[in-house]
Amino acid sequence: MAPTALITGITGQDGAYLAELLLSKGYVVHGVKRRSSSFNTGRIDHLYRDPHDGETRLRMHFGDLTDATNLIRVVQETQPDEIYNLAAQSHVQVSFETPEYTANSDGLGTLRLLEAIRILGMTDRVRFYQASTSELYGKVAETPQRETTPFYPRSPYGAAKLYAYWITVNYREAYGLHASNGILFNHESPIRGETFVTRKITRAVAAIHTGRQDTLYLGNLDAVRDWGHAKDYVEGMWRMLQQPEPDDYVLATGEGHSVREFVERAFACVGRTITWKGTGIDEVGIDTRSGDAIVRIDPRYFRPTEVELLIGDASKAKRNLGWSATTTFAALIEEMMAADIKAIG
Ligand code: NDP
Ligand code: GDR
Repeated sequence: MAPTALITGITGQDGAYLAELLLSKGYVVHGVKRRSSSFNTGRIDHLYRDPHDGETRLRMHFGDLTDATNLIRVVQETQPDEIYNLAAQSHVQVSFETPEYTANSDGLGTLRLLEAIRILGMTDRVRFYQASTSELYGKVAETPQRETTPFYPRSPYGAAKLYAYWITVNYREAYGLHASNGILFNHESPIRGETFVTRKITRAVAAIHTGRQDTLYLGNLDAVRDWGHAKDYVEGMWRMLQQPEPDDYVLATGEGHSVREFVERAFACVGRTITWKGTGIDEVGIDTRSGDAIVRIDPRYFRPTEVELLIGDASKAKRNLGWSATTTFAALIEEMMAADIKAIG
């Protein structure tokens, strides 16, 4: 019998890559999607086949992490061997504006799914993956951050994910559930959400390069992140659930780069060199060829509390899962730039 997986957040970046990976491994994949007033399945449409046209291994169910009865029904109907809880209000800045909703979907939503497993008496047969995050480290106690580094979240998102992390650990310890946290550092791709900084930059650079936009407005250029490729990271999620014992793992590249550096490299992909002038909110990025200020600071993008530096140590994942990131920073930006230039036509 083909193994069965249930993915919440299947319409997001990671959900799409994970669905593709699991289908390629012969899984039957069930995905939870939210009802929306316009189509929200663009990232997985290429994987989907209308059931009227024959047997399909990808099946979709309406649902929401804020709706416990719905989650119980979906878990009962799909009888999954593996559940990947990727659904979340995943934008850190947005979480400052919607803290209660973020806590509800990201924190309590995880509890609801775990409770669904318990209520249905499935703790012995289901394996559970929780999408935990490097945002848990927040104001970092050490660099690089590893599984033993203390947490100090700096946003409503981080705080909600902290609850989700610990409730996952608790269900593992209390009920023997095979439940693992992947503490994933930033991972990107050509299908990254358009308002995360990497994709915002690559789309804007493509638009500026083709004369459709004049200026890219950003917030904190000095923030350092450990950026990998989402395709690598979903492989790591799957490997966690194939282990005999559940555990918590950092997935990261081990390399840190600033937002400023990301901007420079993205422009370099289209043959432009940026020099920086001014300081603070008056800093501008000048295109050396034209002399135009094509990058400016908009303080609206500053966060009430910022996470300045995240760099991960994935040596435990390497040791136990045989996992390591395969895409370099340069290759990631080139791939994203190529896709956004192609998309703009
Ligand atoms: P996305 O924002 O691209 O996708 C989030 C998914 O969750 C979407 O499918 C979204 O649906 C769905 N969703 C949001 N709220 C709800 C809800 N209340 N009920 C059901 N579904 C909901 O995130 P990513 O794919 O980038 O990330 C996947 C997970 O991993 C998230 O939990 C994120 O917090 C976490 N994470 C991500 C990292 C990254 O760098 N990408 C790093 C570490 C952790 P819709 O399409 O309708 O909006
Ligand atoms: P992050 O990703 O907060 O790390 O969360 P994001 O790309 O939003 O920000 C990264 C850094 O860039 C700075 N920044 C800007 N960010 C955005 N979005 N827009 C801007 O204009 C801008 N200018 C500067 C930010 O201040 C920040 O320091 C992502 C999400 O995927 C989470 O769900 C996940 O848990 C973490 O990564 C790991």
